[in-house]
Amino acid sequence: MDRRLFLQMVGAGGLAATSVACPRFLSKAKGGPEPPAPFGIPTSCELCPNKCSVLAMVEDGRVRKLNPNPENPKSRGMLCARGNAAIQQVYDPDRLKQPLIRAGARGEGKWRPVSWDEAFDYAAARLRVTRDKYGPEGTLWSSTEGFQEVFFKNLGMAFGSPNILRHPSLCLASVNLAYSVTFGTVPSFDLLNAKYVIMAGANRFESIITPDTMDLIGGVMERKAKFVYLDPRFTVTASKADEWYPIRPGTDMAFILAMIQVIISEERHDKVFVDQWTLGFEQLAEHVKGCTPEWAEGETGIPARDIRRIAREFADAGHRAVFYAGRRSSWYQNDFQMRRAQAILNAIVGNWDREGGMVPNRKVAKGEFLFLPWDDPKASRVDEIEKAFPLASAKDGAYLPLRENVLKGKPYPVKAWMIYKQDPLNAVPDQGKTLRMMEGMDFIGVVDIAMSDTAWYADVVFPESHYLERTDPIEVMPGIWPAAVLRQQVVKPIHDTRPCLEIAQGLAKRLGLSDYFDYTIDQWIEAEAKELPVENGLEYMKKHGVVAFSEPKYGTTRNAVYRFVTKSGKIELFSERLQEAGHDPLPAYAAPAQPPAGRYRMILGRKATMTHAALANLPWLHEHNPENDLWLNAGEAARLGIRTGDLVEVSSTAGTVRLKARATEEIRPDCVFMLHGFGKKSPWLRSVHNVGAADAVLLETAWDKVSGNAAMHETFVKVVKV
Ligand SMILES: Nc1nc2c(c(=O)[nH]1)N[C@H]1C(S)=C(S)[C@@H](COP(=O)(O)OP(=O)(O)OC[C@H]3O[C@@H](n4cnc5c(=O)[nH]c(N)nc54)[C@H](O)[C@@H]3O)O[C@H]1N2
Ligand SMILES: Nc1nc2c(c(=O)[nH]1)N[C@H]1C(S)=C(S)[C@@H](COP(=O)(O)OP(=O)(O)OC[C@H]3O[C@@H](n4cnc5c(=O)[nH]c(N)nc54)[C@H](O)[C@@H]3O)O[C@H]1N2
Ligand code: SF4
Ligand SMILES: [Mo]
Repeated sequence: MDRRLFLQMVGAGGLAATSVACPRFLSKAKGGPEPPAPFGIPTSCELCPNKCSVLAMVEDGRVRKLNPNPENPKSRGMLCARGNAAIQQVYDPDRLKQPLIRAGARGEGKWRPVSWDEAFDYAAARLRVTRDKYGPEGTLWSSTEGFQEVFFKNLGMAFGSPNILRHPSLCLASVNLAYSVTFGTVPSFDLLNAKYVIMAGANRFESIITPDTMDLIGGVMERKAKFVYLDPRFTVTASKADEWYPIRPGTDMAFILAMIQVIISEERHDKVFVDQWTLGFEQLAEHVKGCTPEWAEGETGIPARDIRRIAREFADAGHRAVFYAGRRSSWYQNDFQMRRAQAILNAIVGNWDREGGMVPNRKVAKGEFLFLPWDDPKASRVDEIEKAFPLASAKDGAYLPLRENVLKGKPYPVKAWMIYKQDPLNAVPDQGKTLRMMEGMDFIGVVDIAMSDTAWYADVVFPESHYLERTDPIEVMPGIWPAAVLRQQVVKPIHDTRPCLEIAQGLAKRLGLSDYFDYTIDQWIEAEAKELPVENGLEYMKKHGVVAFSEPKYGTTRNAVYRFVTKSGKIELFSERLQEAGHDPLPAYAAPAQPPAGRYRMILGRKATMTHAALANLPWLHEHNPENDLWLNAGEAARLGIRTGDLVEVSSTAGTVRLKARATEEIRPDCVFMLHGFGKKSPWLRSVHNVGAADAVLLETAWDKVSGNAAMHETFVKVVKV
């Protein structure tokens, strides 16, 4: 496609949809007529966690165009700029094209292209040596979400390692745990029908979450519901809000506790709901007594009269008012407790399971492929998560505590690291430490589609086929509008690449684990499709790419027999579980440390045309994101004699980087911001190699006390003009 046409189609930055967000869906209702066959091969985008439904138009074996698939109520007929650019990723000359074995020193960039047999033989031999010397627990298997991640994880588990490490402890572990502790589940927010929405640093117009981003446009903005946004930066989301408050970083809990204080002291909470469904209201009322808006003004910098007014408006909007949970909650060391405060605020206005409120997720049922089970690992996890964070999800692990232990060789050595669809050198704070961890490994294997920084330091690189070249398991996407989606092959692989399942099978064969991988992807999805709630599930899925419920259901849990999945069966405002684990049973505020004179707090965030540390190398997207710069408040910049475009040196106790400055009023004076995904070490990412700077170099090691989630906004940096 013509580049100009592409840019016109996706717009310049912000949310860019090729189709209008539309709350009417074409999905087949149970027993209803089948929608017309879609135009194009249905599949699911893999360029970010949303997995929007796509219709791929193919001509002469080449993908010509990607269209949004309107049948998916989650993606609401939207395909964002990144989703559109996936077409360019398939034909990207910088893609990995065949398996590689390191030929020089780590990071030197000397590679030997090899056959798949040689890559498998080599990696399996190294994994066996590690197992013989240190046991299977001497291996680490880390990955980020993706439809084929299951096969990678299963290989690690079949190998006998307890050290399966997934991405949540870099992302949403604290928010998920906070809502689970309070409600026994993690709900969704009905933005399509809400009347009053508060978002704290959930940058939905740039950090796209489906359907929330589209519902913010089609629901909140279109219906003129009130939208209040708190963020130390003036983001695109801030520009769309009715009210934006540049809150002092790390003080959101003070704002929330003050809202609770106003609502309770003025008796604006939903008394009937609180009496019937919650536990610990009296203790909560006592707990927030001193948390007046005047007190919160001192903490947050937001005027007391606004906090009081917002609290009143919020409570008066009743169950159509939501304090949205946010997604990346890898912010502060007390992040869990801040999210708990949000959960409690939502609970007392009675928005639980109501239209326009906070709604428990529904799921589309699917079948499971039954495979041979393996033995439980004999050793305990190297991150000691069960001991250190007993409430956290042990199956996902805790990244930063794990790295600390591996570096110390405690409680046992870990000497081989397999990595799937993840770039720890950029995704994990303190790049220097991650590099040291890599240097300590006897073996590193990476499965990726591009030569990421992490792949650049590996011993073997396995190139996975692009999502448009492979068929993946059926994935269930829970929500208010739940869907099950299929990713099916659209074109044949153009290089010597393989899907993760075949990579796992190649290794399994050489590790004596073939019995656990004795199936094909077709058998796997056939078993899954059998229990989909449509006739001829597999055939339907292949034709439409999605099975979904087009109507939400509210109030299914609001009945006399429902028990929340908590110890008391109620919503736990006060949590005995937390108390028993040695944590505050009610969220207690502690003022964040303030940066000393001459230092600034580093805060992070996203842009609509990039995903994490990836994608800036794709030409269409690179044009929107040529380089990152350091957002620095204009007043501070003037004081330091720094002008936009000047080169600055930014340093923390973890490291030092250089990049250009952006002097701007769009950020508070006490913090600085830079976009993620630049300053790449890998020369194979040509457009971003040594361009701008990598924030992971600067971020220090800190984590949330309850969940073990990384705390990525706890670093203070010094900025000087070069
Ligand atoms: N500094 C900083 N760190 C962060 C964050 C931040 O905002 N700033 N965000 C955090 C959050 S919320 C998250 S979720 C994590 C994300 O952390 P990562 O998962 O590491 O994020 P990505 O940068 O998307 O990198 C994923 C890697 O997967 C590769 N990849 C893409 N598609 C495929 C595929 O189909 N198959 C395979 N095998 N590989 C593929 C890409 O080339 C890339 O190398 O980062 C966390 N870390
Ligand atoms: N385009 C795009 N969309 C994405 C992704 C992507 O990489 N690109 N990634 C997806 C993933 S995995 C995730 S987890 C989500 C993340 O989406 P979000 O949860 O929205 O997280 P971030 O975009 O990291 O935004 C954090 C915001 O919080 C602000 N902030 C920093 N400190 C504070 C504070 O103390 N208080 C308040 N109130 N605000 C603060 C920052 O300035 C920033 O704007 O996005 C998803 N969607
Ligand atoms: S939001 Fe964009 S990148 Fe993410 S899955 Fe949807 S289309 Fe793909
Ligand atoms: Mo994330």
